Amino acid sequence: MTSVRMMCTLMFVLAAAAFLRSESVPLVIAEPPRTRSTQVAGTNSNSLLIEYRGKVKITASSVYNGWPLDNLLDGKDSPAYFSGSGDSAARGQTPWVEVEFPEAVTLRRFTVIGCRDVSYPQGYFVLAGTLEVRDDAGRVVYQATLTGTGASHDFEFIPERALKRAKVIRFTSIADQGDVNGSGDIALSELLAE
Ligand SMILES: [Ca+2]
Repeated sequence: MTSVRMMCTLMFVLAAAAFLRSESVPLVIAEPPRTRSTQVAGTNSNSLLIEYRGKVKITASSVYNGWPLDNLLDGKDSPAYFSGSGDSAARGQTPWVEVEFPEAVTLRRFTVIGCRDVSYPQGYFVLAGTLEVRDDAGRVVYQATLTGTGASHDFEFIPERALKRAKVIRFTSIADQGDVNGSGDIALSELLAE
């Protein structure tokens, strides 16, 4: 009699375990998928700058000799791009970098990675910046100002709606550490566009 009860208990436990296992599958599937509109973390895929590699024009208010603009589009944190001596908001200038696509593109996200240069990691950060996007008719279709976040003062510009005819994207430093370093310049590590 005891062994029958034990068998029954065992069968009940196994059945319950099987039920729970079978239940766990639809529970996972039923979890709502994460949508783009709720994305907070995650990285910029950089799909646009990958697609248009070698076809975008990149310019800036100035360049420090030996720390070229190509460093902003090379997929590496270091070496960074540095502006010319004295070209910083802290020194009364309006330093900017600009990416121009050869045609109108749909822009969903633009990321500015702050200075992660291994040789000069401190004292060159942009602290606040403005992103201005123009369309293929030269009209300003987006403008936003953000404060850099994280240890390297990164900027994530995510328009509420995708910008369907973006062509020229300019990032301007409005507050920086140009008064912290001896050269009076600023540095950025990478630009990403999706
Ligand atoms: Ca880079």
